[in-house]
Amino acid sequence: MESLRKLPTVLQADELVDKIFRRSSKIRGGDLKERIINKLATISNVSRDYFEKIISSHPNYDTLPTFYRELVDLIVGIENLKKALSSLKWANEMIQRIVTKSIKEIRKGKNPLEVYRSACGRISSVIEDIDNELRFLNEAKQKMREIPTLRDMPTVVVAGCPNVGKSSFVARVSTAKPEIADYPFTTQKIIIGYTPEIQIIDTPGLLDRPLARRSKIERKAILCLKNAADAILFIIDPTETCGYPMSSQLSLLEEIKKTFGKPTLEVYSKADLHSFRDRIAFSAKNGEGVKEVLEEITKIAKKVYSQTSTFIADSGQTSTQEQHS
Ligand SMILES: Nc1nc2c(ncn2[C@@H]2O[C@H](COP(=O)(O)OP(=O)(O)OP(=O)(O)O)[C@@H](O)[C@H]2O)c(=O)[nH]1
Ligand SMILES: [Mg+2]
Repeated sequence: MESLRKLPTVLQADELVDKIFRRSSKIRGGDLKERIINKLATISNVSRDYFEKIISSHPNYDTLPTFYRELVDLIVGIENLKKALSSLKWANEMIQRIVTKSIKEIRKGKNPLEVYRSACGRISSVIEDIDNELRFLNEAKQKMREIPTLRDMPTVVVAGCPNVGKSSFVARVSTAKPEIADYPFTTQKIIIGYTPEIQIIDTPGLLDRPLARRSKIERKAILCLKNAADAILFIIDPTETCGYPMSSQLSLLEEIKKTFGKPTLEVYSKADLHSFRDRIAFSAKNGEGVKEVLEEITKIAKKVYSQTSTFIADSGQTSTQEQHS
């Protein structure tokens, strides 16, 4: 959903007032009456163009594919977005009305300068009134830059407790270069990498707790498991150096299997540090087992994908070679 990442910058009220009056202030020539009418018409055009540009840059949030809709809702809140956009629409209408009325008054013979001064005052108050919404939309634009674009291809979501080595695996096998560090919640955003055959999603770590108590960061992982995964790669760190006991990791695993009912491959990370081999074990450090895990999860994801083919990808997406029809 590239359009969500490329929303335009939104000016704050004082900057927008400057923008709207700057162009009209350059208008010279003609008699006073015509000049003032031209200035008002310019104010009306500049503000209409601006508001329409911002409003039309946003998609219809109600009809977005679930993955994106839920992610936008989590990151910025769809109701707030809608409210902010409709106050821009309101401001635009108000400004158009003020300008139309003022031009009529001038044509009827009222003092052009007086009418103009009063119109400018009212227009800048209208814009001041939506300062919070303008600021909110600009923050939303910044925040939505983290929203990735999914491709329509077999998709694996990597999940597990924090610090177990999810990002280390994703970095080892795919194009993604997530940050890796020895503390929990290093990964706070959804990160997508590619292998020649699959799309692999690195997610924030999950704690063993009910959904209602999950943080925003954890909810991003849940959203991927629910809406994007053909298969789940669940990583368990049996050394517990991640900081979470086996009991919580296994309880989280059960919860995920039960909640999403998706094919889930359970593997051990950090194989260089232990000798448990009752599940496939891999080491992102020395490479042991990495190929085996990747092959196994690729096989599962491809099988599920060929049977279901969910439509999560952006229908308007541009050329992705992997797109399947
Ligand atoms: N010895 C060893 N350490 C590893 C291995 N894989 C990851 N680590 C270490 O484990 C720590 C966590 O690794 P990450 O890949 O950031 O773990 P994560 O699961 O993505 O963590 P969050 O993003 O915080 O949930 C880092 O210090 C890694 O260097 C491994 O195979 N062997
Ligand atoms: Mg990580």
